[in-house]
Amino acid sequence: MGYDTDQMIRSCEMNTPSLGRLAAVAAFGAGLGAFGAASAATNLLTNGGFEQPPVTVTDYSAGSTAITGFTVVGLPGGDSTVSLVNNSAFGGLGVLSSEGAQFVDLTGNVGRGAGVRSDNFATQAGATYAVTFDVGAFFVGTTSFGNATVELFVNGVQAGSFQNILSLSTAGSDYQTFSHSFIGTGAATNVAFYASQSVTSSNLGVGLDNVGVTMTAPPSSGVVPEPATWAMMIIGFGAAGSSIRRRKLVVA
Ligand SMILES: [Ca+2]
Ligand SMILES: [Ca+2]
Repeated sequence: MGYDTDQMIRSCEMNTPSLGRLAAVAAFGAGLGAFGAASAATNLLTNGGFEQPPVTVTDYSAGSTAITGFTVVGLPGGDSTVSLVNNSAFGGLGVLSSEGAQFVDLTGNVGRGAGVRSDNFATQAGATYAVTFDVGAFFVGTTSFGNATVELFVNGVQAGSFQNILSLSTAGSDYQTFSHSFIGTGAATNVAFYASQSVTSSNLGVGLDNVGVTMTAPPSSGVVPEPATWAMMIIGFGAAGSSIRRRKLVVA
């Protein structure tokens, strides 16, 4: 995040939340986590919440694989440094993750065009997948950092541009969840998220957190039931038939 360090430290000192409030938030989060684990579809991404490695705030440049499950990348002609940010760094100024304790600021220190690309994950050609992610726009202390736009790429091809209009006028983090559906084209897929190079997107803070990819539908054609499935279906049809015959006998 790009701002004056001394001012940040002073503001942090003034605005540090009480420990009691933090504990309440943590307990609430833990409850949600347990619920989510029981009901959520399998996330094909590793570390989509950017909780690893634990940091306070650390910058990583293009080519770095220090963020578990991701490689830092940059669009041609753009910035190529991102920041991994913990709530402990600028939380007192309102800069927080949407999930867990950490998020990625795609603008790094200052700039547009840097991003993170996921490691390849296993996919099936023809299956449908949903990628979901939270885009953060920030009002930091007394300063608006403006709107935040993320460019999504699937296997290196641009798949969409997603803008979160900053809706805050006081210190805080405004996250908007976006979802994009795509069809698998092969056995391996990656997704990448960049700070937009559009001047309508902030060059000071574009948050990314809570990234997930799930399969939402299997391949739509060429699906043949397994032999065991056929056997179950035949047994089922037979049972239905004998049941119908029995009812007819009773009626007669
Ligand atoms: Ca997170
Ligand atoms: Ca918004």
